[in-house]
Amino acid sequence: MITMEDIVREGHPALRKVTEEVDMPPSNEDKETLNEMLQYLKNSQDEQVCDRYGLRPGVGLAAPQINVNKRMMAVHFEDLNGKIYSHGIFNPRIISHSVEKTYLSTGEGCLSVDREVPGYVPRYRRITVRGTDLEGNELKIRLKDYAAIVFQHEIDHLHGIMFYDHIDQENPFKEPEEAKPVDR
Ligand code: K2U
Ligand code: NI
Repeated sequence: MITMEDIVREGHPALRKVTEEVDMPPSNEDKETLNEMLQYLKNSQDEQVCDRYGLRPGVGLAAPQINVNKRMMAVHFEDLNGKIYSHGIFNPRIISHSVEKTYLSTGEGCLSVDREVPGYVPRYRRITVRGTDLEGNELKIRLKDYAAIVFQHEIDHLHGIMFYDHIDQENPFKEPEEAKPVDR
């Protein structure tokens, strides 16, 4: 079971590496690891389990955050329209995106960052992601607004990018150009 002790924090080199693609079809070991990442998210959203193990709630988790240099991520959340996203994805990649941007009006956080980093994080408002799911099936998923933000946050981790890399240092709360905010 993954707990907070398994999650590396900023400054750890794993968070700044570009991950290796996962060989397909996925090995049992890789499927097991990705399943544990998805289970962490479910546990972290279960109040009893979360409290019992001192977990930080999360809606996404990328393999570098548990010091695994593999291109795989898990998401588990409900978007603002009540649509549930619960996936383990190997080798996700954004194959197309909108010009229009979005950002979380509350700013972003990260399970690997034990501090508040205020500011808007500009993201694409709509993206299409391709990858392979836990059953080994090709997946192609179109996302927008909050769901697009979560997926971009995780895919960034697979390329050694942290959310605050996107924040305007001179003016952290500058409204990103052509952007519509998401209020979570
Ligand atoms: O990658 C991670 O560190 C997990 C983040 C993902 C995330 C942060 C901000 C915006 C989108 C995705 C954690 O989920 S941060 C904690 C959290 C929990 C519930 C809702 C939003 C953020
Ligand atoms: Ni993060």
